[in-house]
Amino acid sequence: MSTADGATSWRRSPGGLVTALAPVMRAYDGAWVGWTGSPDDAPAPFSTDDMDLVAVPMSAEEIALYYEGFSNATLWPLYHDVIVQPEYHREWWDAYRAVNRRFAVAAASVAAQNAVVFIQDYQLQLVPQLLRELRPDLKIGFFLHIPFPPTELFAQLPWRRQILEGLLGADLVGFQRAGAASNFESLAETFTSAVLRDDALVLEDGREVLARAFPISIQVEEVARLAEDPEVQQRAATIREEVGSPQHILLGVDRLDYTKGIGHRFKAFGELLAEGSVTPDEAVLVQVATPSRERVEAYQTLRDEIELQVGRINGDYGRIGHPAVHYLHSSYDRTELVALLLAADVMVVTPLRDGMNLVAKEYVSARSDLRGALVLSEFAGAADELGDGAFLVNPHDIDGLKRTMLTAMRLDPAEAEQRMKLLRDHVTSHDVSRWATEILTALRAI
Ligand code: ADQ
Repeated sequence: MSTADGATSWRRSPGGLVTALAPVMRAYDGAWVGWTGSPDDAPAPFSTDDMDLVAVPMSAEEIALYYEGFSNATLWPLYHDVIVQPEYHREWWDAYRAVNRRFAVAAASVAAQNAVVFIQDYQLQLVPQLLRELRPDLKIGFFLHIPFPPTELFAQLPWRRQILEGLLGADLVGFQRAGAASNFESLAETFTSAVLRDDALVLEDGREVLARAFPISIQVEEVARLAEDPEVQQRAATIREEVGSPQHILLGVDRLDYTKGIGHRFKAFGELLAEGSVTPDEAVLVQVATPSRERVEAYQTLRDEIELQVGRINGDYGRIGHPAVHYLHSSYDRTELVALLLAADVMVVTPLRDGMNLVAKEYVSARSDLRGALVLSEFAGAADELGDGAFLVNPHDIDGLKRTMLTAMRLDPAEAEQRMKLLRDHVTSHDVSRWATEILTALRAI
């Protein structure tokens, strides 16, 4: 973006991928090949925020077809349990191929001899194969940040074989959960000539591809340091007062996405108020919903639905100066986010499907005071690791969700402490640098 004096400054894009990878890129001193976020933008390679960045340009039309279209209106809903119906358009697929090729060429031109190239996420699934054709000397890793669907869903994709072959160009394909890795293995066996032998997929030319789970995490230290900062703690206390010092602050922090189950959360909270299980003086729900993919139709519809729900709940149960739901449709800096995490008695994470969910791990990292409770959907990847200390829920089961939210609100402090200890034992010993070391070590060992 341009600043007032005409200079250019860079703003990091919101979301889990950048949160997780920025510290890894700083630690490994590599170049990050990516899109700047604006159409036709192709600055020369530059450094910012301790990272070397190489920009790949994209036209406005490609953004519409490749990014908003194939990536976010075909693959995203298909990989998230078809919560929204995926759209299959041949011109979107053509744009996906063209942009993947451009990324492969860019990576091929900056990678040193025998370098490790680590490709991220569903927007670039053809790059491993394309890059291998250009640069057979490279070691190629791929990590999928979102779920990988079972055969019943993936088989819908008209280009299923091409996507699988694209991924099979990698030496190592990493997933968030073990189930995703086995979905990939069985799909590769069904739709390509690969055969699973001794835990590796063996291709026709004899090359082996490993599919494994590497659950991603966050930079725990960064969140913990902010949470210990007296100014942030003061801000948390102020937030509590600003929302009326209720007994229970429930918090949701999500990109405004239909996978995140924000509506299910509101429905449960609204019913608790309607029945009088909690009063608006006792409990408020603060929902941070970061604007996301605003040009994609399903996201526009979602925003309307969510805001209708907020309006209804506040209309029915709010008073002047005291809404029952505090709905914030904007991005926040890390300091304010951590202050919110510290102010929250119950963190409500209810995705219908989520690769991992870093917000759950951020909440745990912030709570060195061993207070607070985490309500976590069993459909988030994080449930595999945090199931012992969190309250797991099926967000489709509204009665179950209501019961669990009430239990979390009424949790006795000793049990809260015990649960938070369990959660923190896991999160603090599994931060993103461990994830990076494990996946990059596995890749180098091939
Ligand atoms: P996301 O779907 O973006 O990530 P998540 O893992 O929760 O979901 O990460 C969101 C990140 O954005 C968190 O670090 C959070 O703090 C931050 N954030 C959210 N709202 C914000 C706001 N208003 N202002 C500033 N920051 C905000 C994808 C997958 C996930 C997977 C990650 C990482 O969908 O399942 O966990 O990648 O692999």
